[in-house]
Amino acid sequence: NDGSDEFSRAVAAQEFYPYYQPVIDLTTGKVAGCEVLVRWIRDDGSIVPPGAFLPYAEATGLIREITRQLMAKTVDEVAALYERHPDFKLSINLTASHFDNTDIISEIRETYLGSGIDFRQLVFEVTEQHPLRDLELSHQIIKEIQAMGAAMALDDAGTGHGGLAYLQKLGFDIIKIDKMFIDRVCFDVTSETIVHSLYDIADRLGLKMIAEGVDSEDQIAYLRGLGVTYAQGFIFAKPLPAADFIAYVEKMA
Ligand code: G
Ligand code: G
Ligand code: MN
Ligand code: NA
Repeated sequence: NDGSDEFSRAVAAQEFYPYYQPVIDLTTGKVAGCEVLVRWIRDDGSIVPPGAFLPYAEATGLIREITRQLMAKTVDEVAALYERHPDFKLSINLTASHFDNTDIISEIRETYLGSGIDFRQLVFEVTEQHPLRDLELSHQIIKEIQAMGAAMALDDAGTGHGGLAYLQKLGFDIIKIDKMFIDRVCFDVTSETIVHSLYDIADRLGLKMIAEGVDSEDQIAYLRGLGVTYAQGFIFAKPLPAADFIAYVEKMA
């Protein structure tokens, strides 16, 4: 009856829920979609943040089952909203273990085919913080996901080890620039140079850019000036449970 039994029980009991952080189009001020962020909601209502269980979920491979459940819950919770907003994107985080074999392709297809959420509305994020074990296989999987109509985003850009090599080899559609750099724009010339350079790379490669962790008007003004189109951060909204995300969208529309 140790912690690992408790975690397996929680997975079997489907205690993992999607929260939705709005992504804003800085050119219009409107909602462009959201990022799905997992929360473990226990029997007693307490909410466990992902930092507390993701490393274990990844090490044991349980993250794959959790991600399947999360994707299924996004259909239950926001498919109707996404049918009303065909331009909205829904971003889902994948981990390195999703790229060890091709199962994720059929999991995505089976979850979303005919669901009300179109493949063209989906974005799958891959962090550069954890190394992908087989770049050739990863590239095949990414191409198959893109062939369904979904987009691929490089997450936490600038913070990891694989970043530029992943951009070169894996064919991303979107670069998500990490909060670490956004935090320091307007304060620190080094961070501004990094943001500017990543923006240039995205621009020259024809990729979209999303800025993460935006929490001040000065940062919004800086990003607009640079030409960055999309942003998420606490200044707009925290990750929200489905009902609150839907209410946020209706309020902004
Ligand atoms: O929501 P929060 O800011 O606490 O998330 C912390 C970290 O957990 C982030 O780095 C985020 O990328 C990661 N994370 C959140 N949800 C998921 C998920 O469903 N799958 C994976 N692989 N990572 C997630
Ligand atoms: O997948 P990724 O590492 O990009 O996950 C984003 C994480 O950043 C989530 O845990 C989310 O709660 C957090 N986050 C998003 N916007 C902000 C923000 O403006 N400030 C802070 N402190 N955290 C944020
Ligand atoms: Mn992410
Ligand atoms: Na990030």
